[in-house]
Amino acid sequence: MKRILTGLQPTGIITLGNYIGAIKQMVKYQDMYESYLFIADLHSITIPQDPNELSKNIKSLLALYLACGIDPKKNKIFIQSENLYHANISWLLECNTYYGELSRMTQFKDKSRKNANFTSGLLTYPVLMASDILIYDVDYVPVGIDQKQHVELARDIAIRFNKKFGETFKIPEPLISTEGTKIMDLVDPTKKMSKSSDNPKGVIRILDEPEVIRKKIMSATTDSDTIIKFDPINKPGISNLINIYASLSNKKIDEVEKLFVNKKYGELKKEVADLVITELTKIQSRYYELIKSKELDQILDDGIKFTSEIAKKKYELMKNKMGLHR
Ligand code: ATP
Ligand code: LTN
Repeated sequence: MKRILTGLQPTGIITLGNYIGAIKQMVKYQDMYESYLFIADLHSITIPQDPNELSKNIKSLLALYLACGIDPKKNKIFIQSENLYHANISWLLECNTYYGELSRMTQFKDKSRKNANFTSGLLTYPVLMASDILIYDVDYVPVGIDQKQHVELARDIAIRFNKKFGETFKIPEPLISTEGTKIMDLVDPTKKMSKSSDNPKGVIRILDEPEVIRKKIMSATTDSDTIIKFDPINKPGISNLINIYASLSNKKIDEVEKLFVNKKYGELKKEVADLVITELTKIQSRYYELIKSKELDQILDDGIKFTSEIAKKKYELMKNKMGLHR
């Protein structure tokens, strides 16, 4: 069975976009691949985090993964910072990565432009990500298109290391899903729905109350036309609602268009709201059960035990190849 690995940063309550674009995909993949899923807490501190919020978000993200259908029997689930080898291996890889490569990363350029006082962790972020990936000799890395460049860098680092020190890493490939595509902001449907958005009206959070969800969807930006048609360029708001409906009902875009032919925008919004509320209230009731259960610690303990053994072997192998031994 091919192996996959992915991580999500615990930087706030996940959105409908994260659910459709990332978590739902992992739920599907868990039956097709040997799956590794982790909480990328070390990545989240490349941007300043409030310590109390961060520790709450870590636990909450795990409970949300499970509430969304991630099966702990089918996934190795762990917290990145608990596996001490990730940061150690990252250092060995950093010493085989060029400053030029890192400074050319699009995400680094964007984020460092936003805050001139950025840390060196923001620059070396992709090397830690390479470490996460290369430790487990994975075949595929499911990510959004924004992370593809980082997976490509992980490949370059692995190829270089193998050439210099001998066969050590499997060369991974990004796995970019075309389904579920990008869910857009409800207020500004030309930009993606994002955890860190500053307008809460445009973003549906997985734990939003049903009335809040309904209100946000009913007041979503549309257009002055009356036709329900998928056309992201000219009708981004309506297309986004169609996309959400299609993703949650497992229907194709043209099937959804047919369903709403001759119907009013208000009816589409109402049906989308019903669908989102049904899906999210199921997740929420599981979440509130899970967050107080002891099961979470057991899952993390099992995950860290399993993954630490693999990571330790890779670390020893790398150290030996690099001459870091007595
Ligand atoms: P931030 O605002 O902190 O950058 P984010 O909400 O954009 O967070 P990430 O943590 O960068 O999300 O991404 C986690 C995963 O969710 C990635 O695989 C990403 O591609 C996916 N994802 C994020 N937003 C969306 C969206 N609007 N539609 C579909 N997939 C998304
Ligand atoms: N950078 C990713 C999270 C992440 C990741 C990884 C994803 C960290 N390490 C390894 C895949 C594989 C993000 O921000 N979405």
